Amino acid sequence: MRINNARYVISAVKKEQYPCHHLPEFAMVGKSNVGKSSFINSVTNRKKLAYTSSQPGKTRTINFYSIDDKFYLVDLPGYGFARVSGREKSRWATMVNEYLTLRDNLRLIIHLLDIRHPPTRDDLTMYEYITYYNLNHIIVATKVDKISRSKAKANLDTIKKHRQVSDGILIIPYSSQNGQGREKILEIFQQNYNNLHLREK
Ligand SMILES: Nc1nc2c(ncn2[C@@H]2O[C@H](COP(=O)(O)OP(=O)(O)O)[C@@H](O)[C@H]2O)c(=O)[nH]1
Ligand SMILES: [Mg+2]
Repeated sequence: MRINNARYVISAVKKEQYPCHHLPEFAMVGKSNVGKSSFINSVTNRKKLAYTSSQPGKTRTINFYSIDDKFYLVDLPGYGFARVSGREKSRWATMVNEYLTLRDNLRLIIHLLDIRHPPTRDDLTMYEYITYYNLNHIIVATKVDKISRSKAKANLDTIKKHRQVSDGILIIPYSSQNGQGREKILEIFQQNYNNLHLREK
């Protein structure tokens, strides 16, 4: 798959604000600062499509991006930002839960984990949620350019163990900095796009 034209469509905090269309959506989840916005910029080859920041916890909306009018990438607000109130946390949970459980267009969840660290408690909670609702997902291990190859391999093994990824769930090491993993991601987008068409027939 090639991406020629990516555009920001809308930001939503509740389902009434989601865009109305019949295209598949691939949604990103992960902790604040894991690299969700950078991932969107890098796969679409656009430097500033999604807002990226070194200040975590800034994205508090669900952001929809249309890709070649074929599918949508959806940037969900990040979790695990320590300095937010209980109220803010429950607002986050309501928003993300509503999208993940009610959005019919959702075809694939891309769960981003920082390859440099073992999964956090919040990462594991999100994983349990994804498997509980039996949602189609892959894992993207971000910032692979920041560690050595041997450390990356060891940390991927740790992720596999934590997540009991014996059931063929894909884990893709990724770098928004140098594009490692990008081709694989585009392949997966293509597959999920094709699957949808098969289902419709
Ligand atoms: N070296 C490197 N830095 C990254 C990568 N992905 C994200 N970052 C940096 O990590 C910080 C947070 O990224 P961002 O995309 O805003 O995270 P988000 O909160 O999950 O949307 C920014 O300073 C990015 O430049 C990556 O693959 N490699
Ligand atoms: Mg972001």
